[in-house]
Amino acid sequence: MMLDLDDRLDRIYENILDYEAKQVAELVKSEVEAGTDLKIILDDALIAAMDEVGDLFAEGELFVPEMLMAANAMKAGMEILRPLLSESDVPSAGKVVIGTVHRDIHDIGKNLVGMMLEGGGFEVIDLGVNVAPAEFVEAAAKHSPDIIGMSALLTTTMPNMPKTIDALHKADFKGKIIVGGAPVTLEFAETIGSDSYAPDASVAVSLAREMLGID
Ligand code: B12
Repeated sequence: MMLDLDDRLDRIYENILDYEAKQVAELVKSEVEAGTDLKIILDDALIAAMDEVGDLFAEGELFVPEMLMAANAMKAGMEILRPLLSESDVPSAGKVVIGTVHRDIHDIGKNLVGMMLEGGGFEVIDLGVNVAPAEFVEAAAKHSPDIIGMSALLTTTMPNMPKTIDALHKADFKGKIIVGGAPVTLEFAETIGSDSYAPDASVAVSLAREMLGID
């Protein structure tokens, strides 16, 4: 006997919270084959589970390794949906270009932010690490993102954030800018003219939504 839709979506949700990437991929695949609306799978199973992970992280119930495992499980489901979503008309929450600034190769936090944003329904273009200001500018022109996110983990690479912001402003970038990374503070973000700062990936998703006026 087949479970009803809510129970099947709940199974995907629970498997994300149990970090079962393989199970998530299989369940999402059979849901697609059953003809379930892609947006329902995305919103009610994948994004709902990542919202829960974000809340648990914010409450101190989950830590970075668990959040990464859950994000990986969600990603396994996203990989099934992504090619189908790009063909369909599910609206993306917005487009985000993200990268680690010049001369900095730390990417765990940036990847986590990217995955959580994807889980939150955003289209994410990841420029990788050691991204020079000119590369951010080039990506801004190419992709016209709603938001550009920058990560820095070294006090020596933090000054590359204002350099990148200046270059973006000179190039007339009209979108929003968000910065983060362990040494970055709200105060620093404010002095360099960033629109926003998030201390972790779950706050990054809520701020990205807020900046674009999505509830
Ligand atoms: C792992 C690590 C490495 C790995 C990186 C592997 C990788 N693929 O990323 C390796 C070994 C390569 C490395 C190299 C170096 N590292 Co290192 N590294 C770390 C370590 C231990 C953990 C960083 C991490 O991944 N944390 C976990 C993630 C999840 O947290 P996070 O990055 O802070 O991200 C969260 C938030 O900050 C936020 N966030 C992050 N990015 C963004 C972006 C946006 C837009 C938003 C909104 C939010 C956001 O959300 C994330 C998720 O919640 C830290 C110590 C530490 N505790 O931070 C040192 C640390 C950052 N490294 C340090 C140093 C010195 C180096 C080296 C210079 C060492 C050397 N002498 O070679 C090199 C630098 C190389 C380079 N040019 O970048 C120092 C920096 C000191 C300083 N104040 O500048 C630290 C603090 C260690 C120390 N205590 O000395 N490192």
